[in-house]
Amino acid sequence: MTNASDRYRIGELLTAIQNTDSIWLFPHISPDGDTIGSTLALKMLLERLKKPVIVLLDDVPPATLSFLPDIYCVRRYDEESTAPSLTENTLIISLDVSSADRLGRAQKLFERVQNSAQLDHHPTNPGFAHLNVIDGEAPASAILVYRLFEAFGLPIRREEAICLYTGLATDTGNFVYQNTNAEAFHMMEKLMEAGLPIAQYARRLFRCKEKEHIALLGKALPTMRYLCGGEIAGMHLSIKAFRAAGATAEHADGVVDYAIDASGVKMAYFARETETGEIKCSLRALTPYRVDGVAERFGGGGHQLAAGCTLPGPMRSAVRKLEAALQKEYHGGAQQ
Ligand SMILES: [Mn+2]
Repeated sequence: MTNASDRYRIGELLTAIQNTDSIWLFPHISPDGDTIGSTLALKMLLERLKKPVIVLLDDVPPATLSFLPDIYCVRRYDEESTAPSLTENTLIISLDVSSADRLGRAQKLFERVQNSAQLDHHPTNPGFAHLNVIDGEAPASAILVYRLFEAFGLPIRREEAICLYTGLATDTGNFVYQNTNAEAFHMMEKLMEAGLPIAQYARRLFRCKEKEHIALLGKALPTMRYLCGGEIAGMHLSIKAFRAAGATAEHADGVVDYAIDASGVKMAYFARETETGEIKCSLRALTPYRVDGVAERFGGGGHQLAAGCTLPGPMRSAVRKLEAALQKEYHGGAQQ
């Protein structure tokens, strides 16, 4: 059985860090700004404590985070080449990893070793490490790393501030999501005092778009369709459109926002054809509407307000099925 204190053992983590002579840090696969920002900030903290530390990931950081200080320190995890350097005293720590399978191939390492810890803020985290520091109320894992700086009495420096800001700003949607709280702004006060160049980094994180993304958007917007009196909106893109824009799947991130952000829209989708001819769909909703059930009906999943699923092609039939399911959910939701 676990209780709240078993899930938040920050005092024991401080001791474990002090007592170890080598630390390996693990962000999650399909990495985002919070997992990478938190990991790099913790790496910097540990270096100030003179602890040998490496960062390992069974994936590669997205190009959009290449501006982060020390991003080049993130090494590709590879069992054969890293395992020999693991000692009995090595402490392994995951950051922002909501479940062990989000470690990729490093999951096996966490199952095997005795000294594992984690910092995370997902309420659904099962507590897979030996030493868990999980706060489901925290808006980002970066906040937990910030609490470690406070606990060690280390004033935050500029590079650390950039990493912590990236984590917090990413997970709060630039301080507009529901999870944005007072502690987020307490931490921001410290980051600003540390010399965080906020305008420069806010621009990189939230305003700069790749030209391929703009080109895709130009092809997606003319496909916008409204249903149910303008309360459902959707867009789609064929693989041909991706090729013409010179774009890949990662350039499509954020396209769905233009559908859900249209005034009056309550539910939205963006459907894109993949190289293999399947149709990947991103779904969004505004409270009290929800799209998780629609995603699940097609074998996908996600959250109430943001979910995804994959349908067989061609596009025309996939869109027809998806729109029918969204309309059904819309009418069901309206009755409540
Ligand atoms: Mn996070």
